[in-house]
Amino acid sequence: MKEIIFATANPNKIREIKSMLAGRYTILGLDSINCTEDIPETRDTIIGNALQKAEYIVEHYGVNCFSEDSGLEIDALEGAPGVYSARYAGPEKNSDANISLVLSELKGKNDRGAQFRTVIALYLDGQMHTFEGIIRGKILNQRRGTGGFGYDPIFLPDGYDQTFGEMNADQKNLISHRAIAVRKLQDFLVNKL
Ligand code: ITT
Repeated sequence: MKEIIFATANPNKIREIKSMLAGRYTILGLDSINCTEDIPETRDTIIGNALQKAEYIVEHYGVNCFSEDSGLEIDALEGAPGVYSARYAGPEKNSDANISLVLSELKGKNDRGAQFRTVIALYLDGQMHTFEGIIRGKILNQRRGTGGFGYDPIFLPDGYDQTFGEMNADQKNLISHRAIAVRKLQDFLVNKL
């Protein structure tokens, strides 16, 4: 099976994407190329950060790889936390604190519309490609469910009555922003085989 390095330090993302590509590709983590340093993520857009992470691996390790950047974009907060989703409430990347901050910023606001966005940047045989996935939904007034990660307990995807935090992993992985982007990546890779 063909091997591809997934440039992420987030074990939740590895688990989700590994299960989505299972049986077709062997997804290897950064440890397999002995990359232990923090990969810079300093651009101010989600696509910019995705490209930056993949470019870093290509420049320093010269291997085929893909990276992923994602975030929650809330309409009433003009797209915040967006590219800053992981560290919205501070550099500790604490999900519970991030959720509390979102809920307090949205207190009293009627517009609860939001979306998760994922951009995957794939470097394959000398060329860079990007794939995007977006899922629309609403931010609830309080947490529901303990599954998933990050903002999952307060995100209710449109057309469903369970938050991402209430869904089991298989359900979330079928419909999520990451799933949509991964399907595009998968279609592209399958056409290459
Ligand atoms: P990398 O090593 O891949 O950069 P990271 O956790 O720093 O991992 P990002 O910079 O892409 O990831 O930040 C994404 C943040 O957005 C993540 O920490 C969550 O807070 C939130 N997020 C992304 N996808 C999510 C999902 O499926 N469910 C809930 N929250 C999500």
